[in-house]
Amino acid sequence: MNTEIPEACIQAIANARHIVVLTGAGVSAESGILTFRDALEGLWAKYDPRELATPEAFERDPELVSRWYDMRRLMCRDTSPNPGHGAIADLQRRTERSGGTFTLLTQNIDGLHQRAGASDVIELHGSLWKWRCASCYTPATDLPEPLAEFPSPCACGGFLRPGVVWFGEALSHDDLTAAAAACDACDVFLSVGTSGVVYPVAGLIDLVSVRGAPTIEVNPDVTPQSGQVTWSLRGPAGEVLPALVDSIGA
Ligand code: BV8
Ligand code: ZN
Repeated sequence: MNTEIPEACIQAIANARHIVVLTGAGVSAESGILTFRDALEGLWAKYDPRELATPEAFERDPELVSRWYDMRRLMCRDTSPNPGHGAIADLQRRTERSGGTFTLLTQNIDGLHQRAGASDVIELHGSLWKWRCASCYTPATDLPEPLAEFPSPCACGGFLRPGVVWFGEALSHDDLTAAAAACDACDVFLSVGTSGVVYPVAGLIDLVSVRGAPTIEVNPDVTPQSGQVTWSLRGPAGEVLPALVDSIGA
């Protein structure tokens, strides 16, 4: 691995009792899941994800949007967590074993953190694995893989939609309150694999910086937050995170 991790950064994590980790699509990139901003391949290349991830798109074309999310659901089913997910789960176990708190916030809807062994994951933008009726909100259970119909009907006459937060939709108040409270109290904030442009989640790091608490970014590229963080670890999560966790002895 060619990303140097400063000793002070290692100590900040090693000595932290209250850790917040925020992840984005980049943590799942090494599992083969295209990030939100990657041009989607093949059939989907002509669609802009931000155009499909809206209530208006579902209203306009529930078949297309259901197909897109079901394709992503099955793609995620057929991938596996990568060492970056594993390192985060190891860090959670180490922190909680020593009596500290660990809050894992993710913008991802793929469920890979949970499959890597992380617990109490706060899925701020929902999950591909929780579909519900768009009209009566009844949760859908035992969804076939793939869905049998596009869109899939609900007994009430409505259509099933993925349990994700679309652009223009509010996040869960409880999740956001828990996330903000963790950021207000943490000793260190670790942002992994996110372009940091989607609000209100992108604003969470400010709650930490304003207190002068250390913030760390893990990303091969520069982001709008790179200038504000204490340390930028410029590399892939699947390499940097295991090295970081090995350095502190998890
Ligand atoms: C809301 C779920 C209000 C669905 C998603 C103007 C200014 C400010 C805000 C707004 C504005 N206009 C509109 C808004 C609000 C809007 C917003 O922020 N828009 C942006 C585009 C400007 N926000 C919303 O609409 C939110 N809701 O505001 O509601 C409200 C209040 C009350 C009542 C009603 C309404 C809801 C936003 C949630 C949208 N849903 N996802 C789905 O997935 O299909 S967003 C989606 O994109 C992701 O969830 C994620 O949150 C977001 C960004 O994606 P990232 O995860 O960061 O991924 P990305 O591809 O962008 O970047 C990947 C990164 O990984 C890159 O930096 C790359 O370098 C790095 N990387 C690559 N490989 C690796 C790596 N890193 C590490 N290792 C690697 N190997
Ligand atoms: Zn219904």
